[in-house]
Amino acid sequence: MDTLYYSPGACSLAVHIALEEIGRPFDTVRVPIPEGAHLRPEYLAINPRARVPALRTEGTVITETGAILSYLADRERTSAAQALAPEPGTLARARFQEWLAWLSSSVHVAFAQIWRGERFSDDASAHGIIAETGRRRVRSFFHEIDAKLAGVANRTHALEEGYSAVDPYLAVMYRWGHRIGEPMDGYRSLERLAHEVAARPAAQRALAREGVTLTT
Ligand SMILES: N[C@@H](CCC(=O)N[C@@H](CS)C(=O)NCC(=O)O)C(=O)O
Repeated sequence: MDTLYYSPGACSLAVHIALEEIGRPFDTVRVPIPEGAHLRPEYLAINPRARVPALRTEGTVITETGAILSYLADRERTSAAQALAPEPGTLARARFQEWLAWLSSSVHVAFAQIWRGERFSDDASAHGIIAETGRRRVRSFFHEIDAKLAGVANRTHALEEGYSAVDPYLAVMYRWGHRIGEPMDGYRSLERLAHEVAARPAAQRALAREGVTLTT
């Protein structure tokens, strides 16, 4: 059985929602980052990079949100899994991968600038400016996301084709926007998407298990 290692409200929530969408039984292990659980030897044995999510599956461990989401969507092409990502080899699938890569390599990293200044400079006096730049980048990314969503015909999904695993990933970023005090009602399309994701039964189960909401 798959085991998801997650920290409440972290990017692992996107994977948690995807696992719930698929509906095949899985275990979860809570690794609360605020308590330093990701730095303990038992978790470093799972992911030496000390990050969540990690998915233990088929006797091995996969890390990186985008890789795990793609794996879950492709492993068995059941209708529930298929709904998470367009068919491999299609242009829609390239668009899906584009979103995942951009969210993890750019949007997530801008939040890390705010929360993890030490990752960007050993000089503590630089952390304030790193965080400020992170905030500016987050705002600019949210504007970009909102404009992208407004350009999608259905307007509540990242992809023209409809719901995909990109949507819960975006909902996580929306939640983080609240956490940094950004007025998220200024990003109407993203807000609508996040609320639609949160209303899905799979997301409700994952949010309840993690003990978080879209805004807390
Ligand atoms: N590139 C990785 C980043 C994973 C990551 O940074 N996860 C955060 C939680 S959202 C984490 O584990 N942080 C631990 C820390 O900052 O020390 C991915 O996309 O999965």
